[in-house]
Amino acid sequence: MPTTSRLASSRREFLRQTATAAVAAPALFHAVSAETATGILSGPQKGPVVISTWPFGKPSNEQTLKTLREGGSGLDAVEQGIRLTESDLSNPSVGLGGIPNSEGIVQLDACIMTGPGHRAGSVAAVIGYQHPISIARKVMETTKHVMLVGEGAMRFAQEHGFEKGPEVTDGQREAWKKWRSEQPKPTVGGARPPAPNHDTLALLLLAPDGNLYGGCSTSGWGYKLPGRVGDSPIIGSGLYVDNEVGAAGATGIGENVMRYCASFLIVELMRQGRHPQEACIEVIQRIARQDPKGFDLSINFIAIDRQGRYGAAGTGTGFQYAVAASDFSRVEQSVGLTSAPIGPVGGNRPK
Ligand code: SD4
Repeated sequence: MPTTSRLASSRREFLRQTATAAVAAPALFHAVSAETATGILSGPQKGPVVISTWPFGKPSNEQTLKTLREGGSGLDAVEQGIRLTESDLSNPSVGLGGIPNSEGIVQLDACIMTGPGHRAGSVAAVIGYQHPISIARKVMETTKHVMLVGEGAMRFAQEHGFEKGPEVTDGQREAWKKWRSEQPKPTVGGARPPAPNHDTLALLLLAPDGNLYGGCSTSGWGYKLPGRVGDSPIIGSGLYVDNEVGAAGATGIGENVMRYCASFLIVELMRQGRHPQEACIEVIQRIARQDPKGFDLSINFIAIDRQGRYGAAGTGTGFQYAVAASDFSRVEQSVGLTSAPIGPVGGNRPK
């Protein structure tokens, strides 16, 4: 089937499913109506195109493009873009400025993936290192493994001389002390009710040569249990890149993403002909259909395909993402599948 008619037929199918979902779930926000969904589908763009989660992704996107302009590879560009946000200690959800775990220590998760060669590297529960994205890249490039966690990841980072930093910033330590003083006594295993906001930088790049790259970095769920790992460093959950098709990334409550291998699923739907935005919407609908929590999941996705078409969707309103190409750099508002507000600065509220 020619590409255009395949697209038209996949769109018809998407609209049919959307209409069915709207009948079955009248609470669905208008943003998934056929009219709105088709009205905002992006067209093809020549690379480079970079898309990332949240408004704080915008400077990272710009750094990614700058790195390319200066002759860096696609992988360098993704790494440098993400390092910029990791370096910002005022960011409470990426890098060492992040909200700590329930014991007051920041534990970082990150991964990186290349379309060419289908390679990936990942680290989780890393304490005291400024750039988990670079450690993840090193795992990919110098070991036979994909993922290192905790003690082993930190030993690896030390051996390779990665930059160290504080276990928690002064500001986050004070906020944690206050949070802890308000919590009931910990139960066995130190469990306390997890608290506030958390967001992640997932960044996807279609390079000028047509190859795809992606990375993801986060301090994870604020006041999480020590050792908790979210979706972000898990290949196929918080990030997936397939050079034949496209790439996808996630932000939100990782527990609601990793049980569904959501980024992998988005890429597979794009493989079947969905526009990236249709794929993001359809995956959220599918998860909500199966999940006991329905749409009450606080999950958001971004995606890009090989043609440079991109899109995003979230369970609630207010998810913003950043997009940049050679002639623009902006923040866009994603489709929200319910009218539930997501809060300022992303602000997912763990339940
Ligand atoms: C996690 N998905 O650790 C990450 C955090 C996040 O918006 O993205 N929050 O679950």
